[in-house]
Amino acid sequence: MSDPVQTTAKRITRLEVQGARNVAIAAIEAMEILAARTEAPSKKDFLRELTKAKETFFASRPTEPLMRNALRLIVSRVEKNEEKNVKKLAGIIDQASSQFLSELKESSKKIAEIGARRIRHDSVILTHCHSSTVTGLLKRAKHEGKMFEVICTETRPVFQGQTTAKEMLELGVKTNFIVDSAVRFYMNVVDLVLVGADAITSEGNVINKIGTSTVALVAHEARTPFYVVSELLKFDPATMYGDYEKIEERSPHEIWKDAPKELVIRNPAFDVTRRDFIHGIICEEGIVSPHSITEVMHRKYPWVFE
Ligand code: RUB
Repeated sequence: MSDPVQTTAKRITRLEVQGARNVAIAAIEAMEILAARTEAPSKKDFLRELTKAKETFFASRPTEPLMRNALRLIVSRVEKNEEKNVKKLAGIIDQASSQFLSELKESSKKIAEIGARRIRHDSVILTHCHSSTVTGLLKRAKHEGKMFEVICTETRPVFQGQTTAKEMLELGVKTNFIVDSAVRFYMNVVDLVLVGADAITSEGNVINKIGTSTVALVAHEARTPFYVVSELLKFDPATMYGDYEKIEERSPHEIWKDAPKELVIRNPAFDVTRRDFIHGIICEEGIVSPHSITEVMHRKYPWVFE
């Protein structure tokens, strides 16, 4: 039987599972399988197994606070429980995971409902990379009968924009596909920019696919509204206490396979968009200013600060 944690972590690292939400879901589901199959003889051993799995997932992609918040919450349910019976504790993991997944689904639904109201008839929307939260919003708008057009950036180096473009075509939306460097060329015909998030810091800055901050600067210069579409649990509480969000740097081979040996290739997966360039964060609590993110988090998810 394959190890669910190792197999899933490898799939996440290789980008076979892509996007913060899908990464978190895959890790939670693997924890459920781990708990169901556990043969740990004691609570102490079970907790050791869970902690090791958690750390494997944290290392699989370092810029994923949604996954970290989820796994910390789920494992803490066992840590805090008086129960000693391992089978019963495994049941607690199962229950906490299902609850987290259903709340995540509910959040995405609310985000789509709220965000779809911002889509006007005949508008042109620019997206970068592939965010399931952004495409969920666009699907909802389309199902409500809104007519709009999408411009997808290809999103170098691994072309996640192709996934977005295919989803939009399947939806029956007129879809344009451009190279990342053509963003300024088209920005004047764009009504709205929608991007996802991997992480939100305590200062309201947003970390998303490399190139997002350039799109935001270009939108700002052209006075085009730039919105981040994200579940609040992508907030990273460690940034509140001084930590910087770690930016994953990926293999140079993603950029150039047979590059000259002495060439230094840098390949950061994400960049930081300053809050000043973000019109609003479309989240499950409504459209909120990035400046108020910490207050919103304290109100809605106080447990992340524990
Ligand atoms: C994906 C990316 C997405 C966010 C949000 O990067 O930057 O915009 O993860 O996605 P990668 P979602 O392809 O490197 O994972 O809204 O689905 O959580």
